[in-house]
Amino acid sequence: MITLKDLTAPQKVTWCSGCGNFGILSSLKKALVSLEIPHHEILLVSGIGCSGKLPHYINVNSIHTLHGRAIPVATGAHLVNQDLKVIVHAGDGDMLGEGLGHMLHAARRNVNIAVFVHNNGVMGLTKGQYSPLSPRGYISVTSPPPPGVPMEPVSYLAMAIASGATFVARAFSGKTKHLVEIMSKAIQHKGFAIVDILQPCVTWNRQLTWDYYNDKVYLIEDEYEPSDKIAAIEKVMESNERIPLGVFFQAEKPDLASGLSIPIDGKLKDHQTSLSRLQDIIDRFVLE
Ligand SMILES: Cc1ncc(C[n+]2csc(CCOP(=O)(O)OP(=O)(O)O)c2C)c(N)n1
Ligand code: SF4
Ligand SMILES: [Mg+2]
Repeated sequence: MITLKDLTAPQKVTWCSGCGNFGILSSLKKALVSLEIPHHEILLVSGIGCSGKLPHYINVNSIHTLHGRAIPVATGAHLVNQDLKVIVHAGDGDMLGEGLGHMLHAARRNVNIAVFVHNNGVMGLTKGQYSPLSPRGYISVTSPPPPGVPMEPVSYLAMAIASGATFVARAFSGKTKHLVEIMSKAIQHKGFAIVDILQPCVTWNRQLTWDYYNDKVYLIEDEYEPSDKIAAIEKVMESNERIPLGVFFQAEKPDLASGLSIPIDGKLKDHQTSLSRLQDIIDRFVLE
């Protein structure tokens, strides 16, 4: 079984000092160790952004793919080898700008992957443009005053619940014990799991700071029951005065792989590919 030492990667970490991504990285490592998943059964898939660099800093199999396209890559990897625990790391710009359509369809399909959204409310890597999660009025290079960002952020957890996601949660990179718990549950969940991880960007986002979150976050009450879709949507859309952390919604439902009619019994990757059959197929599409 893996240890924290096995997960240590040689690459120099280039995140800014004080960035919330550090708490996400250390929590992911702890979650993977505590779940005792064999090393070769873990696959991280990331998009482009400061968040997308996370797989460079942890020694596991990974694919650093295109901005907005981590979910299709993760879906393909999961379908060809269902022994893998496929985990996506993406920024709010990546997942909820160019990637939003993929996220909603993966939720609808209940693809058995865990998606961790690094929510810093800004496009960090590209130097501070506003993102789909920047608050109304947020001032940035692309949203100058007045009025700053002239619209509300995307209510993507509510959209994920409405679309069919079967595990929907929020955590904060400043509360790592809780974050490890939530990440572990998301990774273990069979179906589409998505976690909003509040992550201060100390370089560009001067509004959503460590103090801002420390002041507002609270753990969802013990008596909250995460099986009611409508109650879950109301909970995730609670006012910005207090920000709930925890599991909003959880359900059991057939995942994409178990509902497909093609025989992907286990591992499509082990099926023999006949090159001559492949050539026949290509030939059918070649125009004379
Ligand atoms: C297809 C494509 N579109 C746009 C970009 C430019 N780009 C790279 S990172 C990024 C924004 C990253 O913001 P976010 O996803 O929030 O990640 P963060 O850096 O904040 O972690 C953009 C727009 C790109 N590399 N590829
Ligand atoms: S720019 Fe922001 S998100 Fe990127 S590493 Fe620096 S603090 Fe973190
Ligand atoms: Mg971002």
